[in-house]
Amino acid sequence: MRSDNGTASVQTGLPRSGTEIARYLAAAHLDAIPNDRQTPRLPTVDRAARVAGQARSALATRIWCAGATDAERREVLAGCKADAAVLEPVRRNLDRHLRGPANRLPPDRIETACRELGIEDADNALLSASERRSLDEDGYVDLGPLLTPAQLDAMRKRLGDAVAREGTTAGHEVSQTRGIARVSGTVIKAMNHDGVLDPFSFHPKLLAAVRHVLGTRFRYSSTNFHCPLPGYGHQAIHADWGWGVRDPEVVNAIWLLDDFTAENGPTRVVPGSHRWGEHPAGSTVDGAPRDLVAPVPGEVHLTGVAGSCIAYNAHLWHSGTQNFSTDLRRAQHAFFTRTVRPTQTDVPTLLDRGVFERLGPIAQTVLDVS
Ligand SMILES: O=C(O)CCC(=O)C(=O)O
Repeated sequence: MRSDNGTASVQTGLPRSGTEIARYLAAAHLDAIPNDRQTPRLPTVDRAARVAGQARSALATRIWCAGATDAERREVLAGCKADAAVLEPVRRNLDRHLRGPANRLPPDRIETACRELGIEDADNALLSASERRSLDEDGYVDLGPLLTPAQLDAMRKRLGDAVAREGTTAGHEVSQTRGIARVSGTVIKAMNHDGVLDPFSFHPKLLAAVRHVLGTRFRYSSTNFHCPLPGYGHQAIHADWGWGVRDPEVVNAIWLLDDFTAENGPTRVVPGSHRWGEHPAGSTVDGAPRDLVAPVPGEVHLTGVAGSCIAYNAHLWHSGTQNFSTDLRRAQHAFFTRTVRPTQTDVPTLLDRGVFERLGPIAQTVLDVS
């Protein structure tokens, strides 16, 4: 079956999981899967927008890194003289992060939770020395397969049902991109009424990795399911914080719900880039804003087996890549930040009452709710 725009229906184009893929089309804002899955589909970036974005990210980096504390950063920001067209959006963005501690619970609550999890001490037993070294030096660590096949099956089914149910609205709380099906707030919505998705945010080994990067004062920021459909998925290289920092503010994790292969859109990362103190959007190459879509020298593609969890310092330069396979490439992201910083999603608004009541005190504390 062929449509007018050169796309094949899921029945003819995709032998293995066509029926399942059909449930993802609306959420990815597609009518069909393209026949030419091998043709690169790259995000387009307007040159003027790119130049302006570079100036903003570089200025935010300069202001942020000029202070060691938020009080010092506020002072630098207040005295900053720059072109208003660049400075004003930077000021609005930085103000949001510098307006004072954003946590709802007193910080001793997460410290107690860390003690109960056995991760209070930096030198705890949940992460090996080599896992800590990977996080420090490369900026990411593969924590290995942490989910059983039965858990994986149940999670994939739950997420697939949510994608189909939310349809074109899926992911709207954070972002929507053509060709990528997303669902936001997976762990805290009613879809997780029975705890099937709890490991994504509360697995002790993942929390140990978060603690290693951020210390004991961290909290949940968001949980986003992320699935590039065949032929789609390439993203601009980015970090999950809009400018360069001296000390990390965010950690992310990718739970692999399918094997990540060289072909199906594995995440690309630039090892060591979390230490460069620069966001790719603020960086230049030969004096011009970087082409964010192009490969970055030294980048590697993260492959691995379904059920694995890759935790990363989220200042690491990374992005999704195009899925050239005939199948879904399903992943779940779990994002954390320092307790004092704003979160990517508004937890009290998205949190289902039944989920909240089912969760134990440690999970509630990680969510910064009580
Ligand atoms: O799932 C991936 O491969 C990476 C996605 C990502 O970096 C993002 O959506 O910001």
